[in-house]
Amino acid sequence: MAEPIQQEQLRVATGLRSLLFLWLLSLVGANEVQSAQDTPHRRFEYKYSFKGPYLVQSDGSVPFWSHTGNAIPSADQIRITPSLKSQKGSVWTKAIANFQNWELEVTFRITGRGRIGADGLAIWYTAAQGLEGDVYGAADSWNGVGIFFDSFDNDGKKNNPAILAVGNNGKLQYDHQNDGATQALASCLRDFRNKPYPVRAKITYYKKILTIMINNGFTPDKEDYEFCAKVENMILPSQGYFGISAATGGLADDHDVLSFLTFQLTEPGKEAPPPDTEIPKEEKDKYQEEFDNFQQELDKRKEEFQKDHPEAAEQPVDDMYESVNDRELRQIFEGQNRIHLEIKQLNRQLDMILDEQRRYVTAVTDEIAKRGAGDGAGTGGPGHQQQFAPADLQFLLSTQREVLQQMADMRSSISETVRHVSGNKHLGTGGYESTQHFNDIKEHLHVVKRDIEHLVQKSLPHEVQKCPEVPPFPSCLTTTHFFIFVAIQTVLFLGYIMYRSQQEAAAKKFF
Ligand SMILES: [Ca+2]
Ligand SMILES: [Ca+2]
Repeated sequence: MAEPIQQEQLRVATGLRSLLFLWLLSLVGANEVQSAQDTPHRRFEYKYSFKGPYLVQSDGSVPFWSHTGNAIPSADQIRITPSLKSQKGSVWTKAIANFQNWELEVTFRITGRGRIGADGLAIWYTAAQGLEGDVYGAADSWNGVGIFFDSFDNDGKKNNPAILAVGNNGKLQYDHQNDGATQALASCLRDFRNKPYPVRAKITYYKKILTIMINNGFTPDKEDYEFCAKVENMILPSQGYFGISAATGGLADDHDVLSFLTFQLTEPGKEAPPPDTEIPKEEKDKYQEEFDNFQQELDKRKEEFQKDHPEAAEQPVDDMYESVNDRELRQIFEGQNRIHLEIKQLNRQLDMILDEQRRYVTAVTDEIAKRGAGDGAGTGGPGHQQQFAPADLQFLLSTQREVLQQMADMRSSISETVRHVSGNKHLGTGGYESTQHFNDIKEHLHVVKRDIEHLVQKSLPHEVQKCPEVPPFPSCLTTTHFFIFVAIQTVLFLGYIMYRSQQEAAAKKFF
């Protein structure tokens, strides 16, 4: 019974707590509640976005985007300009967007070898595609807004690199020489060149407010945005193209865009945008064809690989890798094999040396025998020197040389073996253990030796403290004296016995 009551109490408590929370929220202020509910609905718009890793199609184009100038699309990025002098490039959406509110997330890298780079990068929302022009590679007199990442300090006021938002109604000419100082609606100073991680810009146009947030690329954290600039009451064309462009001048940076993601924002309470209409038939066919080609290419490559590597298909993956134990065993085995071979070779060389020695000894003995025979024949001292034929001497010398050579070979072979063994020490611990063992024995022997020495030293003074000498036997004690002494003792003993028996008899009388 207790449990349901407790649960009931818990439910009531939770309900009260949530009521209290709502009441507190209402106290905090209606405005804040409103802003918490104000989070717009956000929908990714794939037709106005690009992103790696399969950014480019086989014909070099980017789906839904057109690129011009020096822009080079590749699999994982679009290089708007390479770091060469006076380059211009831009990328524009093919379709026109009619979003009332939107948000862009653009990831890019601006890199150059110099401390200063040029000219910069621009993100656009304009009524028309600005494919060619002088404003960061795009058309001047635009109708819409450009967010400029201006690397180069044209006016020399030491206020670059800077990020600025510049609006235009299609009539203004951009003031490049003054870095658009009088035309910028908002700006902030940020260094966006040569950063360890890509720089990210989040540009939001919501309820006529344009906000620029920057992730400066110092950390890998993608959400590490900081506020840069804000333009209120910004009126933009109701329909427009998104684009990104860049230019270089005398100085040149690589301007690489890794991704351009567009989201449509819908105010809460308003109807969410209808799902995209079908993409045009020709585009659909084109993508289908692209996909089929890719699939066919993949199958072809697979077949080729299997043809070239028939063993790869049969061999299970597990067998292709050896475990740590297997590798260790294999290494030990190989090491032992090498040692075994070395020992075999040494054996062979020793046999050869022995052979040589035998031949040498035989030759010398023969010579001695000859000399002995010569002496016996009485040919005299000078005579037997002539008995060494030059051929014999030559033979002896060559034999000596051979022996020396063999010894040298053997020496190198032994050192080689020693090297191998020490090299394999870490594999097989046998050698190390036996060395350790010998060392232990050595130590034990030392201890035993020390103990014995100690004992010997201790026993030396003991010998000095000899037992007292037995006094010399008195010379006066003769055999006669001895017998008299024994007789007196016997008499005394008998007397004592008699006295005792009398005493006992006397004692018995009293009972
Ligand atoms: Ca500039
Ligand atoms: Ca400047």
